[in-house]
Amino acid sequence: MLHKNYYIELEKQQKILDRKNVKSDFYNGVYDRYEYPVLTREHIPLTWRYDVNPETNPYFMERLGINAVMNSGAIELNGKYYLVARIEGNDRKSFFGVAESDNGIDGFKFWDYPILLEDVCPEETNVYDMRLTKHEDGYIYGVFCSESKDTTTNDLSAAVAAAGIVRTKDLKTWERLPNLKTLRSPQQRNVVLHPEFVDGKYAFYTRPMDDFIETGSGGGIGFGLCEDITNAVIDEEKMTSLRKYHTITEAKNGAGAVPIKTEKGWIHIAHGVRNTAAGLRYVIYAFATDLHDPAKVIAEPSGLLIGPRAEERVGDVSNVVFTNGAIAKDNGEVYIYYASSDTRVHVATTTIEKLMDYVFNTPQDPLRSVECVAQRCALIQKNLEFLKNNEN
Ligand code: M1P
Repeated sequence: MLHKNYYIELEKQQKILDRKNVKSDFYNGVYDRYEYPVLTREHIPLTWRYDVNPETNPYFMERLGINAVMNSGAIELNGKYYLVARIEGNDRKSFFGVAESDNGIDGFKFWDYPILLEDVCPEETNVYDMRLTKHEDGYIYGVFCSESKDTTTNDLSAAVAAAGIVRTKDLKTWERLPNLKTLRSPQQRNVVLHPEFVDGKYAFYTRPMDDFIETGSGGGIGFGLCEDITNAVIDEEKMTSLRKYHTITEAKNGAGAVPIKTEKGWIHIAHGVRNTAAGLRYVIYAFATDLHDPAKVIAEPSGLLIGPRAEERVGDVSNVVFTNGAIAKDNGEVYIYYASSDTRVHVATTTIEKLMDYVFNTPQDPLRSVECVAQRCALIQKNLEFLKNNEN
């Protein structure tokens, strides 16, 4: 006989798993938001958290609690939608778990076990934020942050971030490859593998950093090529989307979802960070790069694409939205998975056509208030004239 609270908690969870998601009344013409997050800590199976044996757990206590479920890589395989989520235990360590859904909007359910990575890096303390790339070489690659203690200083919280690499064909068996080495950047986070070879080489979007939190001299999102993914080394990193003064990317930025190929260019959905009196504020933005030179930015609409709104603003690390996964379906629909405040995962849905219109036809940031007002006045004037000529 199991503890009565097991059945109560199971039923509560089933309601969440069965809950149909509905579009919210948010409108901006670019994408739709949804009422409910697609993944939360409540989605984590009870077997991951409780000891269900009443003899060893008479009070049915959480033994290994989960604090948050967030930043998820995303992929569509054989008609199903998969998120490889960052799951953070109450012990602050993150790990990965695969959640599966039939429609990508609701019904995400974790597989029986989280992913147990090969223990190839004895100094590695934490892993998080996996990007999943279906590469033209036939593998699915997962590139994630591999974090270790910085033993070169006495600062207890000093850490080193590097890019870990795994590959799989089925999300079940994962082969761990050596971490990416970037010869000119001391640290890396938010590294994304491009889905196609570039000049016959593997291509990575990088985020050079001088230390664990501050990007320092790192000017933005980088790009580098390597010959051999089983021993990935990048010598030169050139810059793509740059950090800019008094914009949403002033403090830092980083690649997010694997870029989406369109007829006019690669569309990137990334994150930008600025500093405020309340701490760092993370938003999601988009830009496009050249089809033949995926490092060359060809369009960068002004400002944010997704900002934290309503309850998204509050969580473990408030005022954050962050993406590391999107699914572009064959029918042109795009599902962008984003986490809010490092606490739960949401979906925003749009289409390739709308994203292209947004990226290529939204004006650029003129970078100065006076020019931004002039830009807005030109829009208002055009609208007022149009309305005058077209109203009844
Ligand atoms: O807490 C917000 C985000 O902070 C980091 O992003 P970045 O490297 O750009 O600072 C990441 O640790 C990310 O996981 C987290 O959501």
